[in-house]
Amino acid sequence: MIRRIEIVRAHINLVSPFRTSFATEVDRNLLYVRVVGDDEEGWGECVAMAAPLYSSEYVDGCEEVMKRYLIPMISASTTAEEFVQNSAAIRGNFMAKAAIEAALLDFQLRKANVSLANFLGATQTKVASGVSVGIQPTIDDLLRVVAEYRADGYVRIKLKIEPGLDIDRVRAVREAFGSDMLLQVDANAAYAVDDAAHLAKLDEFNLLLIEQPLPEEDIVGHVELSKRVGTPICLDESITSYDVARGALDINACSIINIKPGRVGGYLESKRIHDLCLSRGVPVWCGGMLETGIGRAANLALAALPGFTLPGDTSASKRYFIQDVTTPFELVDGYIDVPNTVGIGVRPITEVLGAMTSRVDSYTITK
Ligand code: SMG
Ligand code: MG
Repeated sequence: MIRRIEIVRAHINLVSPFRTSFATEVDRNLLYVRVVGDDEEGWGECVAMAAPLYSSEYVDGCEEVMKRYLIPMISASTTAEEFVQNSAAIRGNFMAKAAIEAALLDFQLRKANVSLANFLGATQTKVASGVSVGIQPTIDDLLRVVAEYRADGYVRIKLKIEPGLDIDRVRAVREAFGSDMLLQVDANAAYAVDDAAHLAKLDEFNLLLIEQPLPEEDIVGHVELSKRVGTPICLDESITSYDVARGALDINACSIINIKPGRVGGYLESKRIHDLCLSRGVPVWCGGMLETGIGRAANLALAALPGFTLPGDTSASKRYFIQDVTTPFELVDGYIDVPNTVGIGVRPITEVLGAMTSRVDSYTITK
């Protein structure tokens, strides 16, 4: 029986600023959902950033929609599956929904003594990990940072790009590290269809993919771009649900999909998108939202499914945090172990989370 839901607000600094085409993140404004029962609890992490720049959601807005609309839908016996069904009436707000779904899943799987990985259908016990490299001040900085991540063992490098900090950056990395290194770029929607000829200049660098070159809503623009650029197009921001994924694939807007559970409303929807892509032979990989150990653990479980054939942004805890809220995830020979105990397999370390916490609001479940 679920007795109460807690919203835990906390703060953590990043080890270094992370610059994308839309913002520079220096810290994470965290929101965890904790489902509390009589003798079990479940945890979920909300991936929304502090400001609505990556997508329309932002963390304070997520808290608002949780307390006004989503938490009141939960009764003592609500399952993750029921929550997903009931909350479909609320439009959008995928990151808010996903955090609650994750906490409910962790709660019910712990009670059932099943790991999230097994529940989702994982076929791997460890996953190959890539790292996302923010836009650096200079090419020299970029080469130094990439060299450090290579030394850590990351099997794939993703470069954040934006207009003007793109072709030369990729060329420099290719020249320094060779043509065999798995390399891809992420524009976070910074280009327009008219940039097709410019983006086609990336074709000579044998990239795995170009991630989200155009705005989220411009799925049709990606169809045109896919015809004019040889490098495979991968969608991130645009893919907010199974239906959008199916439509985008049907019209050839992309040939690869980045699955982020927070962006699509949860792990159950993520599995549906994975299954669709697997059935169509479309490669998928697990995206990241600078999650702490709670979200990272659940993402690793998802990334262990058979369709995740490309390395994800599932890097080690120390890529972002000096001290993670859970036991840190570590990279060993380019791989990270998938948690295999019960639920998401980790819990916050009480003292660590306590020191980071600014507020805990508790909502009693009376139904
Ligand atoms: O968790 O390693 C991670 C972050 C990976 O680049 C990353 N995420 O568009 O894919 C993306 C970005 C979104 C977050 S940027 C603040
Ligand atoms: Mg992206």
